[in-house]
Amino acid sequence: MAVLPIVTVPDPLLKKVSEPVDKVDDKLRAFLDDMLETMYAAPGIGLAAVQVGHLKRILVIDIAGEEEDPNPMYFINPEITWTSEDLNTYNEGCLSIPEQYADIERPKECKVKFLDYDGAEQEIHADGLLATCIQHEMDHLNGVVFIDYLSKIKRGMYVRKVKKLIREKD
Ligand code: GNR
Ligand code: NI
Repeated sequence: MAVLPIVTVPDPLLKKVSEPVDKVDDKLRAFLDDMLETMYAAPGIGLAAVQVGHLKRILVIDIAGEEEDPNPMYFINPEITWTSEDLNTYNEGCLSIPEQYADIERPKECKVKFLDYDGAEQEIHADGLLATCIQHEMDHLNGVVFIDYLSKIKRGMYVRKVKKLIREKD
């Protein structure tokens, strides 16, 4: 198991569309374990493979609170099959845009079809924070980050703040 470095804006990798996975095998499962460890270490509630430099359609999510038992979820080749007309606003953050937050409106509920850790096909109906997180992560697979929904001016401000943060960290 390993904690992997996280890619941050404005890295051009974050704008790329990720490729489907063709086989759920032990090698892929070892990568899923590393993604989960990286997400917990950050800490975050979701992580897309592109955020650790792999352009593959893979997500890990765990929205369990600190007091709850861990509840890791693995999504391979996820597809959103339905979204509600009702919308919901969450103050979103992103490990690739560290320490920056913005209110983002998205469908309140969604259904998502995917392969699980064992390569079995699943479909779930998500609501609340899980639905928001799934949609945020799906965006990563399509080269989109939450600041892309903001004005060009605000997006520029966020990117500048992240660059400064990273400069000061080194
Ligand atoms: O840790 C995260 N928190 C979060 C909060 C609100 C909406 C989405 C998220 S996902 C984010 C981790 C991340 O960057 N995933 O891509
Ligand atoms: Ni993110």
